[in-house]
Amino acid sequence: MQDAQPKTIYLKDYQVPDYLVDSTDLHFELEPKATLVKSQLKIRRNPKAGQGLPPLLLDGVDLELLSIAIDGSILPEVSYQETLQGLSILVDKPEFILEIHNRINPEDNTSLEGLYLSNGMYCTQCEAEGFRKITFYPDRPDVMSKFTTTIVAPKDHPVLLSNGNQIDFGDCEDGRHFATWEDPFAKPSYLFALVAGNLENVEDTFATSSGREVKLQIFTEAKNIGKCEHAMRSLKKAMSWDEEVYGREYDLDIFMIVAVDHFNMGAMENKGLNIFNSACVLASPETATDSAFQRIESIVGHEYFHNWSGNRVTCRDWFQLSLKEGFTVFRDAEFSADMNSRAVKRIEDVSLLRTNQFAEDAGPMSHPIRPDSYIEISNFYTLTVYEKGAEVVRMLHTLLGKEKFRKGSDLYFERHDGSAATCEDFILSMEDANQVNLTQFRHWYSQAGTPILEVTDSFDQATGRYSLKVSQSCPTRANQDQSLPLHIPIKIGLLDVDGNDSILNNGGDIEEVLEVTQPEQLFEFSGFRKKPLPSLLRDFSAPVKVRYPYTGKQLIFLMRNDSDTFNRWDASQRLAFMALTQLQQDYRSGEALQLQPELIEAYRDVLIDSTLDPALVAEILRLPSEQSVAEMNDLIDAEAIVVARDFALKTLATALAPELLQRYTALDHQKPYSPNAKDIAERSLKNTCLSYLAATEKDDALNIVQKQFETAGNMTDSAAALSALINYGSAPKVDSAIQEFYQRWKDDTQVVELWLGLQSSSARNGILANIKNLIKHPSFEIKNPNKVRAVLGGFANRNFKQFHKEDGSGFFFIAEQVVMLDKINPQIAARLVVPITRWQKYSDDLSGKMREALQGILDSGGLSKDVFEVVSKSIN
Ligand code: 0A1
Ligand code: ZN
Repeated sequence: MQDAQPKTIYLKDYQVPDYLVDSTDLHFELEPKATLVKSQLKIRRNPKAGQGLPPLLLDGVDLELLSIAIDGSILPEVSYQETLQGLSILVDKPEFILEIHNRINPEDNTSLEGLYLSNGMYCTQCEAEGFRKITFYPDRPDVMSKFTTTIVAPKDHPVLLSNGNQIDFGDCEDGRHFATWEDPFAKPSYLFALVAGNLENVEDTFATSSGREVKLQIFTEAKNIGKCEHAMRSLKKAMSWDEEVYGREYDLDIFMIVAVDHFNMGAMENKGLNIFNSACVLASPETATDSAFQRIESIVGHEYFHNWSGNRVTCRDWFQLSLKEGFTVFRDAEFSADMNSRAVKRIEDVSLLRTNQFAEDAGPMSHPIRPDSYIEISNFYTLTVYEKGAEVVRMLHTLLGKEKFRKGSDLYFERHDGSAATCEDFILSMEDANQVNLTQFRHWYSQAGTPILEVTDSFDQATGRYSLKVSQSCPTRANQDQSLPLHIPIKIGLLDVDGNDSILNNGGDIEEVLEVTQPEQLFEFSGFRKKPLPSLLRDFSAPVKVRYPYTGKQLIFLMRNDSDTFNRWDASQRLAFMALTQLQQDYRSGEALQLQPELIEAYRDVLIDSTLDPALVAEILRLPSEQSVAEMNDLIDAEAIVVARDFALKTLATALAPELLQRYTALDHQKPYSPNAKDIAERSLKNTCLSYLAATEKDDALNIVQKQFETAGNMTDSAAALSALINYGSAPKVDSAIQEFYQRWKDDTQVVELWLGLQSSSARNGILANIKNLIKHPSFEIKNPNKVRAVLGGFANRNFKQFHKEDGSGFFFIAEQVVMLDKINPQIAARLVVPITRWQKYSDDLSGKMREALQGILDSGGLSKDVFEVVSKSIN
């Protein structure tokens, strides 16, 4: 599985490919244990790569080589060499046809990279380096080729799909059948896809703005055919949106999506043939929650948008991953914001970034959005590359404004269409289209860590002048260069004593984007009679931490008055964080815990404010998760965090019980289900009220929960009730609810995944024993990443209290699972280990146990590159 010594790859070592592949003809004869692959490549020496004819190096992993021929002549063994990484072939002419035959074993391929089987269906996953598990090839994104693919299979696999257009199909003499597909667009091997199975499909059409008709198909196993409607609607919305907002039209006559149950990530943007994790495409009102509906819309959009930002313009090398991912996440976030509540989408994205990306940036795997080295590229499909990458693109949008940003993106697509580009190319397009200088902005691409802005202010009553002093710094890790000052857009407003926005400048604006470029900078505003209150980093205009000495009173004022919805929520988070910090301190020093009455009243005001968007009320009421509190602390005391948060939650629940009940009851109208923004918002608040009520652990509250569980008409309400019961119900009621739910839904894979996840994230004591039983439950499958994420990921990432037990039992259990899983699926194992790699931030007792668990993994030996990289970087 592992190379003798895992090698580090560096961006600075990039070289253009020695050979180009003008066309790639593939022929597959599908057999579960012995699939035959024949490839015919038209190869040419790259004129940009220098003189001479160096050996042709092809990547290849886990392949059985059968034969190699050049221009029709079988190569003698002396002319090539097989290595651990692939093939090295001696070359004596600048242009030739290379024909290779090899065999692979899809059935035993549990890594889910390359060609594998999922419930009897053949499917592929080639990003980033999976194509080398199919055949020998220059498996790098800057080698772009036109693909033709023939698939031969038994007729019990009636559907045979690949990229592009189907140009031929028919029966073979031996009773099998075949189909041939041709993709007119040159593409790198990571965008190749093949699917063969017994599938059904729903079909629709989309007329592009230039009047072409595109056939749209979603393929799935027959039992799921009723769950495709929402994805199809989302796809059509995404296609229109990309035409309107970016002027980008779809370019083939057919666009296909296939749902598969076994998939390492969310979905994959293969040209014309997107492959999706079933959980990210299939939904029905009875079986999917509101968040599943929204996740599907955004991922369908994401993969579709890649057709331009990723496929038409791809990445030169994997260090440039954020070029396609950061840009595409920004595009899908804006799409979702346009389709739903913009403020709530922003709050959700920023919560994810602050809780998880900030932690990544402060941890042992910290890297810039354009990393400069890696051992295993799969480990760099991270929140930093995706989410922080999207924030960097968003900052460009903020700095340039909508029109100029669009001019820049138009130029980028025009200049680089059909080629492999770099992050630098993207910035250059933005600069050249708008005659601006982004030299300093470029540091965002090369510098890791979360910048900190210290803000102080002063007011001169005599002159009416108000000034803001902003200092920036960026914590660096031992192995990183010193940080350089970044170019940071800070959108601000200044509130007067009545809570209204003041006019900031002669133009009459009430908001301004301050451009911070210096280590320390002063911004001045005049014309004030009284000192205003700053509303900083509106809409979270940069991925930074802002420190300003707000008092509790000022935060409550902002929570009530800020015209920036995001900052209203942010004020509530700061307030909650302040209270939780105080509670932690009191707990540690043995003092009685108490919540400030003003804080309770501020929450009450929000709860009863019927003029506010209910989804926003829900977001404000929800206390920061333990994980996000942990991220904000320099030293994590897990026990104190749990005690403080539980206390705050229960105190609020008890104090606000009448109002919670009132709002719950008013929102509990039995409307037919629809996943529209208004109804989602109402359900969100209703179920937030329900979970608070449950936290009182009073009989009448738990009866309401039980009743909702029994009568819910949709999965959002049903899952919310089950979750509240699991966390707060009496043991017998919990057991029977869990059983009842399973009996009802055991044949629905997506609901079973939800059911597993709710149990493993339960904060109840003794849950580890239940989890050890769950992994023996018939519904659990160690080879299915969704099940692993639900049970083991649910425990390690979403069960702060039980995972951080002081005896280290949670860490040792996960470490054991990682070692076992590494033999099956290294990518999934490497993700599961992450929660125990942040040991340096924990107080001594837990820190030592985490280290011990990590050492155990390292000592087990024979690790994959994936797990080796994550564990070794965190332990050294
Ligand atoms: N490009 C896909 C993400 C993806 C990456 C790797 C995969 O397999 C290991 C699968 C999908 C996206 O951004 O959606
Ligand atoms: Zn993507």
